[in-house]
Amino acid sequence: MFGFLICTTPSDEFLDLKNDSAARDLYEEKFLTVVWCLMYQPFPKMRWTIRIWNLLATGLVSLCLAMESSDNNWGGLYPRESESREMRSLDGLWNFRLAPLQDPDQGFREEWFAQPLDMTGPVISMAVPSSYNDVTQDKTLRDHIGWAWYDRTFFVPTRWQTDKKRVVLRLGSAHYRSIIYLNGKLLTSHEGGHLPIMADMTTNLVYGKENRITVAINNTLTPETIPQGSIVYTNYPTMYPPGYFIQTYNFDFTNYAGLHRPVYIYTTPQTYVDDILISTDIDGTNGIIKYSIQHVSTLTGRRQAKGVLCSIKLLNKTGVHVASGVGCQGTIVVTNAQLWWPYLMSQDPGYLYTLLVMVSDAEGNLDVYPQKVGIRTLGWNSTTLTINNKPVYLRGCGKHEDADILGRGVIYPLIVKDFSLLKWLGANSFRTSHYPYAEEIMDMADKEGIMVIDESPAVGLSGFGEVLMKKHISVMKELIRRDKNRPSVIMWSVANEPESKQLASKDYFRAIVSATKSADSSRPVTGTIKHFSRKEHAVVNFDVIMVNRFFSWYINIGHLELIKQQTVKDVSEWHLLHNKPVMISEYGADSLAGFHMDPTWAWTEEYQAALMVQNFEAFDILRAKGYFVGEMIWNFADFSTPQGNFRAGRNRKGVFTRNRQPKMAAHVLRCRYHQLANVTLADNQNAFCYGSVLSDVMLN
Ligand code: BDP
Repeated sequence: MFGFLICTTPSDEFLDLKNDSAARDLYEEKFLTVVWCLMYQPFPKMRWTIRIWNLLATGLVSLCLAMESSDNNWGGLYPRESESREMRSLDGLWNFRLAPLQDPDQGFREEWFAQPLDMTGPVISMAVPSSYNDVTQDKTLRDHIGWAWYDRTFFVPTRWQTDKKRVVLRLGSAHYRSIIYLNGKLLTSHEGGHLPIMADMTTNLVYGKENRITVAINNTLTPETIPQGSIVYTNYPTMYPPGYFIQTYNFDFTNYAGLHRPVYIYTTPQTYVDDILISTDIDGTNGIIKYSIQHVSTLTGRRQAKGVLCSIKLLNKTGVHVASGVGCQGTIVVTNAQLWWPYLMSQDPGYLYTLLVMVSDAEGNLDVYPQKVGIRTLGWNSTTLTINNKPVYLRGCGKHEDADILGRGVIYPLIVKDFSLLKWLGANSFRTSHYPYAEEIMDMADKEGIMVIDESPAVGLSGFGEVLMKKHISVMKELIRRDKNRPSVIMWSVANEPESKQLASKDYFRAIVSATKSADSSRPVTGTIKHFSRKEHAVVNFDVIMVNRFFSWYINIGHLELIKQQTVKDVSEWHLLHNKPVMISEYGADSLAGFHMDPTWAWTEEYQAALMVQNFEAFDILRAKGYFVGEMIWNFADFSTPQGNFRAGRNRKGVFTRNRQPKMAAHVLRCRYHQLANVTLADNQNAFCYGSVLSDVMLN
């Protein structure tokens, strides 16, 4: 809740904290403990100003919670044009203003949504899509916690009214909590920063005239948001100004905020395709597509009762009509089907058909939605993952949606660049660490044949209470509703590095995994673990075990010679204990691009590359054992983190810089991934291709 009050008094350790990592770790552990223990400190200890602040904020949050889930009943289809649907982009420059840190609900009290934002105070231009944090020179904007306000105007043609179009607003995401108004009236609200928000705006629009959309967004994270965070207040008057607070959270990436993804309005007829569920299989050379169409009608009375007809047409990649079906559920057989294969597993990876899904009613309304379909099957057992009945080994990257200036904003040039780099590496997969990525990115993965481990925003969870569980389940359902038809998605990752030493994590994850499986039983469920196998309780619920390991970085830094032994032992134990496939979902080291030392030294490009080579040797031993299903480097590119004395401005574990230029590590990885794929690089004089000699050199 926004009303959380956490009071801490800086201890001696805080004041005298040494710049030494052991002391820092100790301090961080202690500090966080203090934060969590004091979370419910009783009201009498608070300063009045803070008390009022919190009461107001709490009241507001209750209001928000009452409204939440109002947009939860839609199907999840991405806006696409067709003969029955029109789309308008609302991307561009919006008006923008922050609510004051110490008076977060000013905008609600003064009803900033009731008139244009520039009438209630100064505004600046804000780019959409983008995070708002890094686009100006203003530190206040970069570090803001609380509400931020956006608005813009737009027109819709009168034709849409005459033609009785249904008009929908769709925001790709709004981080974290959002309240959306149309022409001064509440339209919808949403909690959760990485999944779409949709609202039917047909009756609230003015046609042929100017409309105004206002979005209030709050980035505050609390113990009951996903991901979690805490607002830490201080009650040490000589150290901090009155009302001073800090946002803390249990992850290392910047908590970017704003309208990160495209905003669209689009039309449908009154009887429309609301959702489609596709499942595919193969039978010899034939492809089987099972479909189920969910339609909705806003027609009323007798007109609605006349019934709705569904039909489908399947087009191949070049637009040739290859199969048809009638009925709202059905199965079609595609003879000599072109299967969806991962990159470097076929000459034509990522093959997509287009399923034209059509619904019509007796009024003559016809809605057509073009749904992409990749025909493939997934399989898994205690040792292996298969795609189209062939074992698959994941060669990939953990990533972030992160770039200079944009923060977490989505732009097409960056999407194209990142996929170009993934393919340059020879990667066949990535994990959407640590939250669901933009649909525009997921579309590209479908198209390029890049497999995706689709992760929820549940990073670093602890506590495992009822409220959190309910929210987590609903996030999983929203994620599956959005991504269920994507051939690229091969696993659901329910969490990254939960505090799963806590016994409560066992039942908690049993519930989360079971809800995930009842929403989609066609994909394995996984999650990443940071603990060692004998001190951990969540993994028992997963189908595939993902382990994050930073040997010779966070443990035994400088001792690269230990990696092989430690990794092999660790991974073997996981399999022995759980009899499930295991993969390494994170390993790596920070390196400062351009920093070199020989012999290797931590933070140099050489050290990062040599650490990888040692890991490769361990992975090869594990692969030979038959249950090791993948390796993902941490991270694809350097990414933004909060300021800290143990990050050199960013997390530098990227094999690419934040500007997507290769470090030595990228060349080493490129060599490895192409070798794993049995592909000889045209420029295979690549000096970075490791062999026993090079690996010895790198260990010196
Ligand atoms: C892992 C986390 C990841 C961090 C990484 C690191 O899963 O989000 O960025 O550590 O510290 O434990 O580099």
